[in-house]
Amino acid sequence: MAADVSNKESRVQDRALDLQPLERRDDISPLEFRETYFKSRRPVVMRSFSSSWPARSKWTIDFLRENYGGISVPVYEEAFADSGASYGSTNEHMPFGEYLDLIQGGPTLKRLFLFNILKHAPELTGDFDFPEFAGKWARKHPFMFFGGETSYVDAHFDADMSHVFLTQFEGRKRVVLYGPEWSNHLYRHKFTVSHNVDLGNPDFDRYPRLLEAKGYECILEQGDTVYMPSGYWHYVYYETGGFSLALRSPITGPVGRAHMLYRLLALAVGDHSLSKILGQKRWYARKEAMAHRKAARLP
Ligand SMILES: O=C(O)CCC(=O)C(=O)O
Repeated sequence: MAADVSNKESRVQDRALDLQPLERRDDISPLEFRETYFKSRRPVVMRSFSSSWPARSKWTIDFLRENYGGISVPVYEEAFADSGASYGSTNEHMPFGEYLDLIQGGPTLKRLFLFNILKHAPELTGDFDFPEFAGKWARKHPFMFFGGETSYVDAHFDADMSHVFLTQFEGRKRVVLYGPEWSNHLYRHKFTVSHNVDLGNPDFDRYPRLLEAKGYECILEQGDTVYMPSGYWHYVYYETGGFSLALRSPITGPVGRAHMLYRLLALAVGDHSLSKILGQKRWYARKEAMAHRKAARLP
């Protein structure tokens, strides 16, 4: 009997996400990146992507505080996946410098995201280069992401279906990636780009098909850039306070563009209207139930 219990316990403890270390390339030419990774939508961590940027050594928390500490910034506490709250809503604003003190001071869940520093500091444009295929919109919207130690970003993929290049400046974070082919195993909520699973502490009893999904993980440190191809799910955990810059290359071609349009409409029209009609909680529960039914039907 005792043996039976301990076997069961070890089986439970053995369960973990099936993640392999993401390939890391210290030196990769733009040509090799395009041919080997970008064209086949293969994620990779690169150090050379930002090696010529003045920002790489110039952009630190201290530099940002000294020069831009007075800007008022929106600060967010909740991860958005399981809150049922609408993404991007916050009531809290504080001076940028105060927020930077907070994330330097120790653990906090407070995050600042999709922060376009160029709106406040256009003079920083020359400090970094956009990826080769960045379009007009992407060139105007370099987004910065900040978080304190222990803060996290629930897994999602970007609704505009862009390819994302996320470069770390200060601090260290863990990034988990899954390709779009695993969306049903990840229990994606209909019309959305997210789910209710906590990849930082997955509940395999509730989400058993998660065990079959094959993903990647990497640790990003100062100077590292992770290439996240279009449609890739990403979960981010801040092991220390820090920040990064996300640059994007829009999806191209008629099929890609149609997919982007569908995703944006599904989110803005489908998800939001059903949330209004049924009420946020009921619609959330339905999405969750549908995700379970879909996962149960997987071969
Ligand atoms: O690093 C982060 O805080 C989140 C990054 C992210 O979600 C993105 O670049 O789309």
